[in-house]
Amino acid sequence: MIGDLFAEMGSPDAGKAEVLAEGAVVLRGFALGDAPALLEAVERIAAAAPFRHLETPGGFRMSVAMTNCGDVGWVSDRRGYRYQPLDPLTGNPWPPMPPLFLGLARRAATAAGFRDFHTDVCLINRYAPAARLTLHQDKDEKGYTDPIVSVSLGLPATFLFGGLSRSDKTRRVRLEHGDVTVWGGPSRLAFHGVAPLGEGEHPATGQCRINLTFRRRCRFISLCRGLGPLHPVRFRAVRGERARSDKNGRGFQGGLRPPWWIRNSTPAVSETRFPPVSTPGPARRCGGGSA
Ligand code: MD3
Ligand code: FE
Repeated sequence: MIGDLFAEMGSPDAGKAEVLAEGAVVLRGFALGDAPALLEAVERIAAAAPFRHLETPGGFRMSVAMTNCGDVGWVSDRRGYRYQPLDPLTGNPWPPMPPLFLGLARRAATAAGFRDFHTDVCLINRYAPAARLTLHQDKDEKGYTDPIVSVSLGLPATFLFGGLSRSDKTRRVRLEHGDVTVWGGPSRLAFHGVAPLGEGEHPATGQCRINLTFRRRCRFISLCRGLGPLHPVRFRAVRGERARSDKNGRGFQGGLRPPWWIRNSTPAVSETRFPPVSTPGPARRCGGGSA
């Protein structure tokens, strides 16, 4: 019966956990049951903080459209990449993280062997056909002891998973609607990207793919929550941490190995099946913000 449901949704391996590398786990179909509510929440978020194509520091327009929710949001412009508490498009704080997001991210991290995951920012990526993400590392967070949890919704994508140097060989991994990936331990700083999205139509999203990445940006929860986005203490805390990471405010540069305390935090994951959850929902379209 459960097999039938998954077969219908197009992810033959749903319910399986696949270990790609130390600390890198794909939970097939883990978010299938939550997908309709997740997409509804994305629409609500995009109504307040529209999807937009950010400019890279080099002056290129990103093909992926982005928005955020949580205490801060990831942005890019001519001045660089960073997290900031206000949406530069609206001047408002980013919409709050829905409780559903927090719960899903934590359950997924736990299923992958990372206990007590706390996330304070969710970057939401929207891919139309041909949109892609070139090989990169996620290094704008503060410290890399926390994993990143990612949820794929809508059209399938080919994810590229490399090593700790840009030139390392990449593996291609198909990510489908409802798949959740967890990237921690030694895989936290791996180079990765997304191949140009293929054409298609998905019942849940229409002609696009939505990806949620849950990250931890602030190290000290008390300084990052509940003080309001403009509280001076909060700014000082954020700046202070930046100053401590390195000159560029980015942490580990250029494919260095992660420190020992990350290398030692290997999650215990087997090929176990996790209990899948229910019900496909109503069809939705890509929307909100610029095409
Ligand atoms: C592997 N997003 O937003 S999610 C990103 O599908 C990003 O939109 C992709 O890369 C997407 O930065 C990939 C999977 C992912 C996220 C973070 C990682 C894989 C990762 C960090 C380290 C290693
Ligand atoms: Fe990334």
